[in-house]
Amino acid sequence: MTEQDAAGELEARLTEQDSFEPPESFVEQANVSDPGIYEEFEENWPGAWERAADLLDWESGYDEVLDDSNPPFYEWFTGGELNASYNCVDRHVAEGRGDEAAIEWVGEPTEEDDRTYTYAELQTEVEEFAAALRELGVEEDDVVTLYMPMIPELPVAMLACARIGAPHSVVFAGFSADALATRMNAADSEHLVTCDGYYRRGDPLDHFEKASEGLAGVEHDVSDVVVVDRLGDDGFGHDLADNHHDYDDLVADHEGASVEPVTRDAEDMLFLMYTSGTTGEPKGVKHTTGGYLSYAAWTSHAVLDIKPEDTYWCSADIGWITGHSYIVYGPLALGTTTVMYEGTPDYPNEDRLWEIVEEYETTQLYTAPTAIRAFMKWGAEYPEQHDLSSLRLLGTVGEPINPRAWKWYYKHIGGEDCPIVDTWWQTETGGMMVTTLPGVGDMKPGSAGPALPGVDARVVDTKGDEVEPGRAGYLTVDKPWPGMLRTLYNNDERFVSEYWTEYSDTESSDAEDWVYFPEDGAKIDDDGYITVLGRVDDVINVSGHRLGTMEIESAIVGVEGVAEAAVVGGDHDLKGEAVYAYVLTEDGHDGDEDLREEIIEGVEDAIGPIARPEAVVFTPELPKTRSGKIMRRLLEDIANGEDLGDTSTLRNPSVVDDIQAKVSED
Ligand code: 6R9
Repeated sequence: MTEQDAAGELEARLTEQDSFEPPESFVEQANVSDPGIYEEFEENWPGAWERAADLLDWESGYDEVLDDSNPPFYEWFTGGELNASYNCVDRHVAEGRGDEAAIEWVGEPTEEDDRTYTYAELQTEVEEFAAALRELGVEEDDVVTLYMPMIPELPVAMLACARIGAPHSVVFAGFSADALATRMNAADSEHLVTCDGYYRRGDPLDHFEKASEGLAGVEHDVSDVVVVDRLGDDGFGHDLADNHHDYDDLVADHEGASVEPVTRDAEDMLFLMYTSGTTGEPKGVKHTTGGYLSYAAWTSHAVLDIKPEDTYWCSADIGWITGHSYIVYGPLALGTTTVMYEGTPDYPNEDRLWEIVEEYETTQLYTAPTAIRAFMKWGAEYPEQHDLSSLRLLGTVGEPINPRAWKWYYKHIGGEDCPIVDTWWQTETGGMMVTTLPGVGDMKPGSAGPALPGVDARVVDTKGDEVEPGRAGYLTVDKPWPGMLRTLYNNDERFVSEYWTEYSDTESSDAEDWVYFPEDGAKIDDDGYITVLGRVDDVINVSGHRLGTMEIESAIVGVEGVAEAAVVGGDHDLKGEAVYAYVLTEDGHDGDEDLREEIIEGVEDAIGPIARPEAVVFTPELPKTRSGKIMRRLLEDIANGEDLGDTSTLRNPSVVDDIQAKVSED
């Protein structure tokens, strides 16, 4: 057989294969390799969750693993006390590992020096900045907003907040000024840490201007703004106001400061993270110190197989939950080296990520299906230019991964030698929920896998009964877990109505009667492997980023000349889903190019470039049911060029032809 034939045969086998065993070499060294772990959690539930808590150092032990006396307001590790900054930093220094790298930071410009923070250096800077925050008047339980891109001062600021018991609220740097203002207002946050700018594809971006614009929209007094000088000579020369402080000056003023980590209750808030939901108002998801941190550490250990000597890389942005749990808290709690990269995967070339993997001898890579689809499109020649043999495990998160992309990742990045974990979870769950354990279970491309040990995920019908294998249904989680959100900030009522009404008996005080509903559709196979199909609410998933259609619609309706708008997700080869906006103008005529531009700008201003509509379709009417509800399903089908089926329930069936004609014109 020629070499080419052999390669062809290999390719064919890979295409057909629908189940993959974890490589033996991986299993032999895996943190978790005993299949008995599922049974252990089942038989000793919730007690087995002590395994997670045991990964942390507690100042005082907890009295109870789970207090479920007031569902759905569950409490975990009650009575326990700890500090997250101590657990992620100090204890590793105390163990004599101060000289080992905690963060390897890679800036976007290739000519710039990378920055390494050892655990000892990280501790010094965290203490100095914590001292500065205190001097600025930040008190325990004050919410500090961090509007920062992927620069090392972001994790430093998070850990400094955690050290003094001030919850942080990180706002993704790509979000707009309006989005910053909305989040600061909602959290009543009086403190902001931001920066002058950062690099994107070779150009310095002015971030400070956006932050300032956002501050103008904050309804209460903001007592202080800390500005990191990221750009140096490339900066925009902004003048700082009286209540603005330069980060480096502050840290220098507190050189050598020592700040004792404050004792936090397990249930005390560690941070807030705003995420999109069904209504226009973002939801302030509250995570706690004990439960969240245990869960982030446990899943990093069991699923990402992180060991202290690893150089682990998650290429997400810290502005999303994935970066919180799996760039900062999980990896640092385990004392490993976590890589942070400022730029995009295709700058200056499409091999940038592989260059970084090779240079740092990265042992794990955790990324999103959207990125993998882009790598596929660019071609295997880019990873082939580099030695990726240091990789031991690959992961994906954020959206469903199609089997073709999974296999490409497996072959071209993992060299058929690394298990892939396809991890389903959400901002609200704090950490991974459904995925294979890489040292235990077989992998099935396209299916995330079984629920993690101790996680009671099911696929049910509208009545809450489990569906037959292979049938589509709704994903539910029937038991609480340590990393779960505790409530929506200042809004217990919305917490219950958003997540706990569909399948719960809300009158009951018995935890058994309460079921968490994540708003995802799913199916399950005979082996209990779950395939997540996507959101069933008005949330669309663009490149793994969660966007609320209502938020986008309200931005569009805010543009002068627009009467009504409906936004749906249409299929997109690279992004998974893309934003389709159907717009009615006030005078009923089609809008011109200027209006189209204003609509696009309106969305970018209100949310950010990630929400930019792929298509704006002017239509004389929106398809509505007789009761006046917009038929979104129909608009989605139109966007996807699908057969529309029965449209007779519409009040205005003829509008469908008009819209279809418009879409195919575009
Ligand atoms: C971690 C994160 C959550 C939504 C979630 C679901 C989708 C995430 C997935 C996945 C299929 C996976 N999602 N992981 N869908 N397979 N492995 O992404 O949090 O930004 O809150 O988004 O993302 O629809 O409900 P978040």
